[in-house]
Amino acid sequence: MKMTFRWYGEQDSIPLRFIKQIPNVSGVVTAVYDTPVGEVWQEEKIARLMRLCGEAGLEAEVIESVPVHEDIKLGKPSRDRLIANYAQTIRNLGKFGVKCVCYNFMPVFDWLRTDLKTPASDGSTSLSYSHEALLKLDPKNLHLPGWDESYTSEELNGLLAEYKRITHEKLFENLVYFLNGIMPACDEAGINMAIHPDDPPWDMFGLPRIVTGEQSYDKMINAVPNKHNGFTFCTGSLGAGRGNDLLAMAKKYARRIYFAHIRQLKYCGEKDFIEAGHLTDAGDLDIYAVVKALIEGGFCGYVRPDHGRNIWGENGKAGYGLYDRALGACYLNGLFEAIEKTVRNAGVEKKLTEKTR
Ligand code: DNO
Repeated sequence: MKMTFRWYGEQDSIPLRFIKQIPNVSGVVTAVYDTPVGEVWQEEKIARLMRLCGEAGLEAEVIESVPVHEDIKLGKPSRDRLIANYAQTIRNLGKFGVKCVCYNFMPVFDWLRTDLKTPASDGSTSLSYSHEALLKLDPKNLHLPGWDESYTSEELNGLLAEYKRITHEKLFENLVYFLNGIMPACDEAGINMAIHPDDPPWDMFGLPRIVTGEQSYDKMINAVPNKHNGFTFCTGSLGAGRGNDLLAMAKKYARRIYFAHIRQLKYCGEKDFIEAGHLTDAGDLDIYAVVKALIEGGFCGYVRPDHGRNIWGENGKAGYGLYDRALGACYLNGLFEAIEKTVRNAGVEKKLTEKTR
């Protein structure tokens, strides 16, 4: 695995040299943030990003995200032009050594939380989700600092109305159409697409969500078997769905998981949760067992610690402060090292026993 850390480009308050100081972090996960969704990422912009990372001694092999234009999700006639643009962005990224592109197919909204500063008894704060609070929210008045994009209220109204005719099946067809359109560019550029699960993994404001669990993974692979069609395995997003068996998914799809977002959460209701520190003991997901399942399944992709709490007085970008994510990286480094060595030694021992028989 390669340990990475998300960096929000030059406007991120965390300098690359701080990221470089986190043990074992070989690269950042970043993006070109000032190109409107749907337009081609120009080579000069990618080159600048790569130069900044390179100068800091960090790789930039993973992009999170190249956002997908809503017209593609809606299957509008303009989608062919937009898909061609997306494919060109992939080719351009390939020229600069990018190996993996994370994206999502959530209509209109990206990840959703209802509180960004839920206090814990130790004085830290974290993100949380309450379904009851969500139901009271007006989708036309939502802003989350972590989102890659936001809309004007007229655009939002228009989009919400257009999605009324989009069923889950139609949205899935549009995803397959999109993937088939970009796979040739991925083959050419050697780039793996890694879809991020819907967060949380259920419909929002009457909008369909289709990347919610194992069945979605099965459907996607059956529809587009190309090796470049794969997953971002986000433990927090998938784990919010109580019915998801993370260990089974990790094991089954380990070789198709090109990128893993690993974080912890604590359930506080059927659909409600609070994000927690990364340790297994800090929440309800067995992070140790997830890492073990990934390794045993043959995972060799990129990893990043996911949302952190605000600790030590930091007032970081929601979920993306420095300190707790750095602690998360260190914890995950320890898990990976220990489990990889155990699995490797077990393999060697097995071979030796076979030989001496
Ligand atoms: C939230 C992130 C998501 C993710 C996108 C990928 O913290 O995991 O915003 O970057 O959904 O496209």
